[in-house]
Amino acid sequence: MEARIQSVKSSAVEECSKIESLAQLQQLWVKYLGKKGEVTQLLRSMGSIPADQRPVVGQMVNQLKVELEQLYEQKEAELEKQIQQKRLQEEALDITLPGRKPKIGSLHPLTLVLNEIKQIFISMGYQAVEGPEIELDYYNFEALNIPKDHPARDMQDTFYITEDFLLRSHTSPVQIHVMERQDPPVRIIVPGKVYRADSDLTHSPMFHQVEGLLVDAGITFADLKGTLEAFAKAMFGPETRIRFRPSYFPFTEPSAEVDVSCIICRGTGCKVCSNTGWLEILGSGMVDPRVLEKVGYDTEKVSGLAFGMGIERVAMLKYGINDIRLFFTNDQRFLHQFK
Ligand code: 2U9
Repeated sequence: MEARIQSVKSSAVEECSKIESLAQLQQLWVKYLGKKGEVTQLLRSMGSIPADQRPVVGQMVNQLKVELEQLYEQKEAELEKQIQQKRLQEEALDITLPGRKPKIGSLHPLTLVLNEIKQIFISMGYQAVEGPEIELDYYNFEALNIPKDHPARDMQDTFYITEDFLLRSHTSPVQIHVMERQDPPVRIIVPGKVYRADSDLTHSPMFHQVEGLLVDAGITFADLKGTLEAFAKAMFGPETRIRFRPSYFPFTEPSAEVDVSCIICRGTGCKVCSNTGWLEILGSGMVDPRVLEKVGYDTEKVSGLAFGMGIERVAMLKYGINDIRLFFTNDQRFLHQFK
């Protein structure tokens, strides 16, 4: 019996020393200490031992059981430590590595140009106002002196949603809304998205405009000239000159296109200004009295000036951009140049 106990012990110790995983250790437990394990069987066979030897042998088997349990626990602790260390090694972080710099974003070139335009007019006492991009035909056309059969409706191809609703083709409907709820004086600029069925290198079906409106007593064409000259000098530099060319818009009378001396060659002639020395930047005019009458203003007492410009056009000239789609395709290499 003693020999059997010794042999069980030494084979358990031997097998235990070769164990490499918790699963194998569990199997060893079953083999020696489990219900049908070697030690349990030794305890069961105690009956067949002469009574006088039983206390001594019994103690030896119990001793074996305690030793094997300790062996198990030691091995378990050792394996768990190994697993832990392996994990720590595998998941090690080098905290001395320099961090990755987050890329700082930049304002969109159209935002930069719009901010500049806004700032100039705000410093002249104008307020910036925004309004809806979906409009009634009335506010986009009728109220601006463009009735249903008017040829000016063909000047811009418009995106209609229903017969009455459309995507605004200019920001002018916002000025009508403001005048409907406010008496003169009105001094506002209206930036925003506008929509026209037009697409090539310099035209996008969605683009941005800033329009301006000043209505007060005694406003004349001289105010229009002075305002736009001050704007051009603030925007493009103090040596900038402007010139007015007669034009036509249904909502202004008289109307004029406004050219600015070329911001690239300063007027001597270059590729950008097609050797004319001038760039067409703005449309403008005195608000047609019919438009003021429609919102209930007394045209004996007040008159108005108005102007409009495309923000993409100004940004393209300012930054030398030759394809309008660059503004809307979100190419980071393009956008990161404007800081
Ligand atoms: C009201 C009365 C008058 C706004 C004006 C223009 C002239 C003009 C164009 C410039 C380039 C549009 O982006 S563009 O294609 N705009 O030429 N806009 S006067 O006149 C108004 C607006 C509202 C009530």
